[in-house]
Amino acid sequence: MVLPDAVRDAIGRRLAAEPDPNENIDRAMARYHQIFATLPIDLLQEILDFGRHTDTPGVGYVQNLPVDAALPATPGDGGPSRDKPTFVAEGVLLALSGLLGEPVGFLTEKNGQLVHDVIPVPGGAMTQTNQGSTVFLNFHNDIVHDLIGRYDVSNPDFLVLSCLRADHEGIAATHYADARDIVRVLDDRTIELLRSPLFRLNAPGSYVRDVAGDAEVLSDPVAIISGPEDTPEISSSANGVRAMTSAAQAALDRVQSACREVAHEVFLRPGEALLINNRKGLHARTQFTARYDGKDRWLQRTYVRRNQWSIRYRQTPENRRVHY
Ligand SMILES: O=C(O)CCC(=O)C(=O)O
Ligand SMILES: [Fe+2]
Repeated sequence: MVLPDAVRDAIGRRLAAEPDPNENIDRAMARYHQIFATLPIDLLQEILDFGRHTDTPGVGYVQNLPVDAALPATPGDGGPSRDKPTFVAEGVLLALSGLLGEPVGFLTEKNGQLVHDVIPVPGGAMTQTNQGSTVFLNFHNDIVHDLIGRYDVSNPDFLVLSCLRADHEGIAATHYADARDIVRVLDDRTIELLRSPLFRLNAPGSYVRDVAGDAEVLSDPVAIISGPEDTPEISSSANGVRAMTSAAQAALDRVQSACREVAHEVFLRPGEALLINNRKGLHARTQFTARYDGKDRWLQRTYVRRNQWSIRYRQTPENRRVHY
């Protein structure tokens, strides 16, 4: 999906005039809606169809989006940036999110912010989190810790990743493996195991680090793959899955190799965004070298729900988009 230059420039001019969206997020979302309604109709429908239909692709690649005229240094502490003069990137990210659903936050992920900064952080370089760099971030979907014992229910339906700055060498790639393709390359016995509640997901790295004192916090036993054969849902945590039998462990290993076999690969560049369906497939990130010099890779990310009603049990009183 590529914006024509004239559309990119017109949208960019309008976004550059908008204030920080966090000042009044619902008004900002309405304004972004108005601005992105001017996309060419085929492109607009393709993005809307991506969000609303079960049989559409699990990943969408949007190119030639507007960018900020001046971009400050990549925040050394993992963000957020405090000296960004314009909010074009935020506008692009939130506008795309608004075409899929509503951006939501979780207190244990980036302090409940709606716009997440995905930036390499020195202490996190080796971790299976979005702060990592020197290790391959395994195929996973983004889950959230939940006292109900399931981490794959109140989690986002979609992620939007938007690139502000690529890594120095331009080698960091985001991968996406669609569950429909994954099951195609797995044998029946493996799929049967993956469809059985033989797996306990570890809570996200941020939760384990900030809340649980680095101790594992495992979910109830769940299946990795669920739902109809032609529209499977898949869930696997980056921060470790405990298989309850050795056969289940072997099936889990096969998922990772199947993902590598079928994955699409994207090297995100400034002005490009990935729409990721967080239920139709798993994503990963290849390794790269961070320098912590203000010029490191910088993505912005949203967590998007099509509907907030079913997660209202964890809504915070201060902000109706932010959840425990
Ligand atoms: O850095 C990337 O390309 C993806 C990182 C990731 O998995 C995420 O932000 O959820
Ligand atoms: Fe992720």
